[in-house]
Amino acid sequence: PQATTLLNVQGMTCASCSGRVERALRKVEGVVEASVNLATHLATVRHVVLTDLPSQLLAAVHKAGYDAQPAN
Ligand code: 9UX
Repeated sequence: PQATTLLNVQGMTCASCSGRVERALRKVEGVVEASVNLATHLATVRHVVLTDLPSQLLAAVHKAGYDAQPAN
């Protein structure tokens, strides 16, 4: 089964920022698709259901240099 996790991502100021965050999220094992809206700061991540995946997503955003909180 799949699920969608929403994150609020802080610290993005240009389209390259949101592109970096998208690429970081897409590299996380189990992620099917990720899109980041620069204007709303919202990341929408579709992924298979795996234990701890939401925390892996947060960690990937942090590692890319941005801050994130769960949004749903
Ligand atoms: Mo744009 Mo983001 O020049 O870290 S890539 S501000």
